[in-house]
Amino acid sequence: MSTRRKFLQLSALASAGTLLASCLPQKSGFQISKNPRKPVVLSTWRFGLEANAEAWKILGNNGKALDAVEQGVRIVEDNPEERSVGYGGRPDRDGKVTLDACIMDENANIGAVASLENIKNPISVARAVMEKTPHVMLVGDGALQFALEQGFQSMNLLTPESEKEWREWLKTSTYSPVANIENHDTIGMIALDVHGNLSGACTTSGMAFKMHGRVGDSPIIGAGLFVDNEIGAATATGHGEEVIRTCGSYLVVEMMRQGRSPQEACEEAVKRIHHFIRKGGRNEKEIQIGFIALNKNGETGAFCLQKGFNYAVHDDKNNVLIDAKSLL
Ligand code: SD4
Repeated sequence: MSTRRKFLQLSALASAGTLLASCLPQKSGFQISKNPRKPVVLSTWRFGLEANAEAWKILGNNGKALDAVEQGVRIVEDNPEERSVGYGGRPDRDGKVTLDACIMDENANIGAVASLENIKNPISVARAVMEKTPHVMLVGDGALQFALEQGFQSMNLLTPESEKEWREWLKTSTYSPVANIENHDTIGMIALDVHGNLSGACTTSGMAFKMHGRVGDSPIIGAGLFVDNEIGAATATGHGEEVIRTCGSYLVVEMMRQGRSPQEACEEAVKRIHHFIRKGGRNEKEIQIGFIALNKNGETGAFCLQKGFNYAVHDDKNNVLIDAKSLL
């Protein structure tokens, strides 16, 4: 081979290498600790305590974060007393309970369902979408059809309590979906397992009395949930429209990549959302957003727009509920 041809081949290889390197995620700023705190799991709101306890049965036995987050949030989906997730969730304005959920693992595999009716555990349908289809999201009738094909049981998700509330709401039918800032809402859960892998899950019935067909942030990867196994994970609760607008959970993870702590990253993201709320002329007092975040070192953080958001953290010592700090 001529020297010139060899030179050209080598330069082509070198530039392909440079191109590849420049496509890889940049880790500027993020430092991996030699002694990460693991396992650890955290989830949104007070019901995060029971969800964490369930997840810990897996994490505490050297299990996988992916299994832990799925099983953890299912506890809340199953509970009809929790009126913002799964069975017993509040319906849309047409009286239909429509569920949204997504899941993401350590290899950036993702699955999601949106506007799913009659299936109690949308998180497990989301996992089936991830593992058994070439797609990442199924919605409405198609999601239901897939769930039934997979053997999920169809049932009426509208409990008498939720129906009563909806009938009461119908008397005025005021369509102003204000996120409830009390202690019940979407469950987002993120976990780091003993193997050092991160996964996350997010599941909700969405805003009460929303328009039929409305989808929030919770089933949207990057908005309601994001996991990057080299950096960390984040999940959101609150007004989905505001979280989608800012790709909220992705933003939190990218901030951590730049070297922010999980706490600082959540604060930055809430400030960005607040800026957009003002810019758009919406009333900041009627909007709640909360983020929780976890990095690869097992450090955690949370922040919200206004007071009232709490989250539960479980490590090898405790399972505790913490009030998140707020911007307003
Ligand atoms: C949604 N983010 O559907 C969900 C609901 C929620 O506080 O978390 N509300 O927009």
